[in-house]
Amino acid sequence: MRERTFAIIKPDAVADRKVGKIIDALLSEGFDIVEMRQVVLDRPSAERFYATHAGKRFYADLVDFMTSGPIVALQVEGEDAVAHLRNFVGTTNPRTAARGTLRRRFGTSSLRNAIHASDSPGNAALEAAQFFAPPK
Ligand code: FUP
Repeated sequence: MRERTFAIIKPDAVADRKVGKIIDALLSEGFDIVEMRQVVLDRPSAERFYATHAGKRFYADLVDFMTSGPIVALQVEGEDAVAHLRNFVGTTNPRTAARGTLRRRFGTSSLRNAIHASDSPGNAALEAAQFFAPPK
């Protein structure tokens, strides 16, 4: 089933000038980029985006990191795009992520792991609404 998901290229990868390589990897994997926007998150936006993690030990570092520089928000489409992109992104810790995954290739720690991908179609729609107008 063709579906849409949402991703963020995080500040580490943008600062390391990896945006082009990550976009190329997504396109080579068969995903279509349907919207893309580079922004700097303010603290309230980052806190809202990761509200489910409020109170966790890494939350303050996560908000600091996500507001530390530009990010690139992406709307991505493809066959089973939510699950496919989660698999292609890899597990949270890049060091133990499977070979070939984006986090293994471009991430450096569980915090600085290069890319976010939504974990369900519902969350994809909610997260995308923070950055993009709703689909017509
Ligand atoms: P993921 O679904 O892999 O993006 O991971 P989570 O939703 O569990 O975590 C979201 C973000 O919180 C991670 F991408 C980075 C940060 N985090 C940490 O910094 N340390 C951890 O141990 C877990 C998550």
